[in-house]
Amino acid sequence: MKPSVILYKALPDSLQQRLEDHFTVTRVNNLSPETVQQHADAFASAVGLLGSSEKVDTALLEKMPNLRATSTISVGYDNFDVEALNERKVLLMHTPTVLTETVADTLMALVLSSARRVVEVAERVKAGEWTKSIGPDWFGIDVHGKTLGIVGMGRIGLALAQRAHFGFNMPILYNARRQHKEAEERFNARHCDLDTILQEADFVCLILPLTDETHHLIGKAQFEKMKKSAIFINAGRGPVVDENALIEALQNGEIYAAGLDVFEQEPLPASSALLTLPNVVALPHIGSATHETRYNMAACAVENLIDALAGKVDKNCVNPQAKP
Ligand code: 8YV
Repeated sequence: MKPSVILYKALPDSLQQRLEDHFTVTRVNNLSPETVQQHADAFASAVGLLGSSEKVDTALLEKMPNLRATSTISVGYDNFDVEALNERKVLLMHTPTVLTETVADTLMALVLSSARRVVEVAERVKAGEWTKSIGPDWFGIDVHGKTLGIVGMGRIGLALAQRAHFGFNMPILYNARRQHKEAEERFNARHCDLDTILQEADFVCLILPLTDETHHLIGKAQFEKMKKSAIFINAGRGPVVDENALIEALQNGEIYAAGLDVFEQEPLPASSALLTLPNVVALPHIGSATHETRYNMAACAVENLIDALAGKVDKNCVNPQAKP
């Protein structure tokens, strides 16, 4: 008999087939207590779990005593209780490399659209407001040659630095726990503390995972340190930023604009003050959302689950120490 796994996200047919070649698959819509209760036997016997964007916590793990590996279709894994997984010797696999270039493209889109006010002026055109040659009230600010501050120099930060350096001739400052030799040698990036980035960068780009240390890393005090002309970009995780402080900074003119792909609450409530501000580009968490990359992420996650359940944890494993 094939081992049982729970799939809680739709997969393209070919990938679902690949999964079914190895496992008996129970497809559920989500991991809510109701769903778990409805499929109690399948959850109880499952050795694997595959999907994305749902909480995997102690309450769920208690219903899955046979679980040995979980595979998320994402690079971020803040929705997993990793300590609880470790205690139960459950492996956690993720998709760190396949989305790098696509997310860097999204970041560059946020940089360009917020600086040049692309969304705002395109909406004006659609509203029929382009009735004469435009004046300074429609102008934006330049991107090329401006200083880019990258907070979190991982794979995505590096891919952003490459675009900014070669494509836009931007000096690059970065903050990361360790110095990043490759970024310094290839893109002339300068390692500095967070305050220096806040004070000197024209674009402050946040690409950080959400952890206890990064929660509300950027708040009132940090926005106050930024230039009035600075543009703030976040494409990591929403709660790394105190969103009320961001709204205040935008409303009070402490910073020029913001380009956001992630929010404290997702989907962003329609009542959010962010949506009333013309100098905010708000995207619906599209960082990795292209057909090609989402396919590649799902394919990677399927292979990760097959590997993990075969005891192979040499790549894409968050907690290899949980291997029995
Ligand atoms: C996905 C992401 O939006 O990989 C991540 O961490 O944030 C995104 O690529 C998300 O996890 C949905 O699959």
